Amino acid sequence: MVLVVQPANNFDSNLYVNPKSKPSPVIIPVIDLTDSEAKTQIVKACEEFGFFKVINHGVRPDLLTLLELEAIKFFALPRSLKEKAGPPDPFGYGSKRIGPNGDLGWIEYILLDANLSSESHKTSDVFRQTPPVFREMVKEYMEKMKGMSSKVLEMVEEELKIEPKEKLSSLVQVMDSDSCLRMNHYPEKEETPAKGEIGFGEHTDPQLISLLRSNDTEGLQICVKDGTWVDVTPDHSSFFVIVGDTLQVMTNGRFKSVKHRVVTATKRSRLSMIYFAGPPLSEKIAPLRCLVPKQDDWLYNEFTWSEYKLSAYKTKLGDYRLGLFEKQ
Ligand code: GA4
Repeated sequence: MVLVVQPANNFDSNLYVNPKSKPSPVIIPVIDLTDSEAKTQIVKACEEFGFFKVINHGVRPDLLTLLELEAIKFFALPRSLKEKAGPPDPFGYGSKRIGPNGDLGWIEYILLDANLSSESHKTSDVFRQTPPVFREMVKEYMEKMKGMSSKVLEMVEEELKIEPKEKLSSLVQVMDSDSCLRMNHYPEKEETPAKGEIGFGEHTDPQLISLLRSNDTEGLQICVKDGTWVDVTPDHSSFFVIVGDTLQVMTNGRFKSVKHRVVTATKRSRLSMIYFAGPPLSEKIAPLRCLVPKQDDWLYNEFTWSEYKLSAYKTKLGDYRLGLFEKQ
């Protein structure tokens, strides 16, 4: 059964399909970044879903179109050329294998260090296969994503009255912030895929926040509070913001790092770009004192981002990574 819900005000309708119960609508918040109410809506969305859609984001549409075109050209290169930029370590070109621990998906991708000045070998190898304009666009795109991620976090700071001495938005702005960009290509299929076939398995993002943009091919799903998977209607002109594990810790669990995945729902290819905004490697991560003054109330032990990352790379995609850092 298909249930259609009219979008109300700044909300988008999505179909909530639960095989065990009757379908009911799930509303994914749509936030206009230029709206005076945006910061209140962002906090609400981070608490309820750990996920929301952003419109009026200020990124010029031609940058999105042109970068997408260049990415398509990269993925259209002969496999032997693409493989010169792989395997990912974690940066570079990868196909089917995700991470070092046996996860597989119907996907090929490039993972790039946001710090292009300290380019890894594999990052340079990606750009060796492509015209210089690709590198220039990636650079501009990453700058824009850095700007958007810090703007969203600044709004969170304002709404939650996070004091300037407690760092949040600055963590993703500084030179040594450990952010990266992933371009995912889910190749087209010859036949209609079996329902629910996995493109990218379920997981949470380890960083603070992620900004996802895709072409108009469906496939992205998020897991809502009752454990149901919800289709996210694609929208190539908007961004989707995903709360990561680090922001969950810093808000002491008030914001949820949302489980998400990509299923191959159609024959058409899907292209997505995700910017993962992370803190500097040496940054100490713990619940913010202005939100949770008494350390006894902290749900997590303090760790550095480097420790968390190291531990994440020992896990499989679907593992619950925060478990090791929870207070007993
Ligand atoms: C999930 C979010 C990002 O895509 C990513 C992924 C990373 C990778 O593909 O190299 C990881 C995964 C992600 C978490 C657990 C480890 C590491 C694959 C994997 C099995 C780039 C990231 O930062 O963490």
